[in-house]
Amino acid sequence: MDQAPITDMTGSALARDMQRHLQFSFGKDPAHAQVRDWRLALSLAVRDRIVEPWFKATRAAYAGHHKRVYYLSMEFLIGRLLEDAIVNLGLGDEAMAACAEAGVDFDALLADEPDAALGNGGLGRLAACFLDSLSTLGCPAMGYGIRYEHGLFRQTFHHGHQVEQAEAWLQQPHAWEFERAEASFEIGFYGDVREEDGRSVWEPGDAVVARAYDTPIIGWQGRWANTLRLWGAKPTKLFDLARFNVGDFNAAAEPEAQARTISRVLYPDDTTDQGRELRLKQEYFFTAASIRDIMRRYLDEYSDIRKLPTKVAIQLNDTHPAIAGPELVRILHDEHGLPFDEAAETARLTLNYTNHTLLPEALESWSEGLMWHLLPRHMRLIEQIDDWHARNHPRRTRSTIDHGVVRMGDLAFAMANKVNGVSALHTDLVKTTVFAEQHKLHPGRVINQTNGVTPRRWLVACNPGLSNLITDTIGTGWEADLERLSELEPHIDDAGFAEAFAAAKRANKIELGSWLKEEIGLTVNPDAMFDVQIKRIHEYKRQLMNVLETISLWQAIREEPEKDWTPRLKIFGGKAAPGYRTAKEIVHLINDVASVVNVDPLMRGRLAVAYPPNYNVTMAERLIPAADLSEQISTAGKEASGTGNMKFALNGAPTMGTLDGANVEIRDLVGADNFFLFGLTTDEAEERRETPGHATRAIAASPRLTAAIAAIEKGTFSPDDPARYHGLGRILRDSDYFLVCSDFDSYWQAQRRADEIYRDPAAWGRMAAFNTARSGWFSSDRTIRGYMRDIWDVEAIDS
Ligand code: 26V
Repeated sequence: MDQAPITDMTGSALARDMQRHLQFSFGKDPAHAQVRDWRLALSLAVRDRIVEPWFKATRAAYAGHHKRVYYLSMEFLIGRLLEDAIVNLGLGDEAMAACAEAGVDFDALLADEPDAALGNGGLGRLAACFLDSLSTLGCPAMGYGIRYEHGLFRQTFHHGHQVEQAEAWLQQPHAWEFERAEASFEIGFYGDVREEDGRSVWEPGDAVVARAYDTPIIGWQGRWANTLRLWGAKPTKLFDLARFNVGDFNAAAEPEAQARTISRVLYPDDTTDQGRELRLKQEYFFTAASIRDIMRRYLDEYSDIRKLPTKVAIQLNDTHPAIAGPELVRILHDEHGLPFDEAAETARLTLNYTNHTLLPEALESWSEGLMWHLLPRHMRLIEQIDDWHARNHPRRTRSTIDHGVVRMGDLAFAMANKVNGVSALHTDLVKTTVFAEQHKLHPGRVINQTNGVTPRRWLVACNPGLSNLITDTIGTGWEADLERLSELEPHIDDAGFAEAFAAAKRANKIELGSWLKEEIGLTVNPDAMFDVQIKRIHEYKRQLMNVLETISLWQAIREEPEKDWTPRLKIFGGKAAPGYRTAKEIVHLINDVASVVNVDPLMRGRLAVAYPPNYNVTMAERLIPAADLSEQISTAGKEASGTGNMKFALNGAPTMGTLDGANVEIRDLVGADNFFLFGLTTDEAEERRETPGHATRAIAASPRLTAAIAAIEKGTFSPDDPARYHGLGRILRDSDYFLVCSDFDSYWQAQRRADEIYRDPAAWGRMAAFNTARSGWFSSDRTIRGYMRDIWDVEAIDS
């Protein structure tokens, strides 16, 4: 075999390396290789081409003694990696040629990769987009998280209701990671604290080992690569030989099973966080391992521990790693001997906290009892931190520990240099609601960093048709400078551009149509408006309002079947947390409505409902480029930002939305004419909720809503079980906390406005194109630049 350098980016070299890996890394004869074997072989050949820029980046960060960023997140919802790496390295044609030479279908090979679902939704996907941007910008950074053996559950539907199955992405070889047996830390739990020479010493009663697994994250055009380091839990001693020798084989394997439990499974965002010791163990496990790794790296390079904040910036992705505060104080004070106040302030200057939700049920708190039991030294430090905070702020009325619970948001806030919200509206609410007192005590600490999404995955890779049109129109370079999309604006009214823009969308819709046919057996009309709502199922996101509108439309079409209706395909995607009953009922209702509407001959070509199961990153990559309309219909004040909303706008789907989260900024940028606004504002929603009988009144005032609710209540969609949706009916009639009834008519009208405009393809095409041309600001590159400037005080490295 010839010895061309491994970084040879030609197609022939890639083909050669793929063949070589197939044979020598996996021991497969090409004659018998399956799609999976070829996929793994190609992955290693591509990975080889990442290693060099990765080493180069690591060396550059060390050589310049640069300040580094550490992003601590319980979740990284990264999805598939092969196509992303190929796109970032610009190896698309080469990889395709290599596959052709080997006689394998490139697309089938890409589709064979499992979707790494190490996250629940928005928060985890944001972390993944941030990794991409950190590498693209050349910011020296590292992501830290947990290497879950099982990601988010797989969703199937049985007679319309959701069934969860374990997800097992690691049951096949994972091509992208490097196991680092040497990078291991012992992480303790339980035990006692003893005083020794005036210092507190924690003696844990139990321990596990955290072992590092590194995945290189390559940026755009392969110029820089950072590391995602995920921790797996291992036992401190592998095997109890004494027990084995006396024949107790199960007990002998116990330590291994016990330890591995910690990194076994990702928790779905269930409604209660109480009583789940394992979850707290997971949080401490990955946070402590990460902090120790950070300190080891810092002390390799520097000796003065007090200068830590000048070289290290740690970002806490929500409160899940908030135990980083006390852990860092423990290391600085107990282990390095800094006086308590100095240790606390040094830790605070190093840490920053991002808030991602203000929903009361989603704000983390832990019982003091559990904390004393599991982390006795940390609980004592939390008391001391709280006392330190109170001493410095005598006007304070709120403490971190309240009625026997530790509020992690308060802890994270007190121990942060900067606290940020994720959209302009959300940041205002952070300042005026949950954290109002802390904000008054610390003016300037709370800042906004509106979320963003990576255009490499969410436009270049998932929508090649539109991407090619953009490049043909404005040239290359926009992929890492997304505001250049504004250069499309002068072309929007060119007949040629408009036609090509529409053709790109139509091609994506046809492709999605054949996928839906294959996946759920539904035949769709490609001329119908593809109206898409994809996100976790939550009451505040109001999928229920969308289904009610679907029912209403079905009823209206049945009443006037001869009318010229604008055809619609309602597409839903999303999982309900296994313990969230109402969300599961909504899932069931969507499926039940689909099964009635889709067989109604009067609906043919006019209205259909598609709910493909197991929504994940890969499905989003398929649905978003084919969407005509983006449903972002949360109750105002409840969606912190949303990021799907940005992906749709970027791919030329106007938003049907409330003034919530980043919708506000999307509307400001794309223009009010290119956005379907409806619904109450945050203030109006607050007020309405206080108005007695608001739901009853809204229902009485709307014959359409009355009829739609009546239909679900009398079993129109559940003839086998007519009472099935009485619970949902009661929620709507009695409390309607999320104001579905109050917003329904306004939503209906906005939908009919959309129908009207959709009938004029030129007018719709303009709106769609304006959405693409004006969404450049929503690149996560812009977001990360904001974090670098306003929070971390770090510079990008020119390599
Ligand atoms: C968690 C829980 C857990 C208990 C039950 C109710 C509930 C509701 C929501 C959550 C979400 C927790 C954090 C999260 O994922 N927030 C999302 O973060 C995105 C990135 O900033 C943002 O775009 C979404 O608006 C926000 O919901």
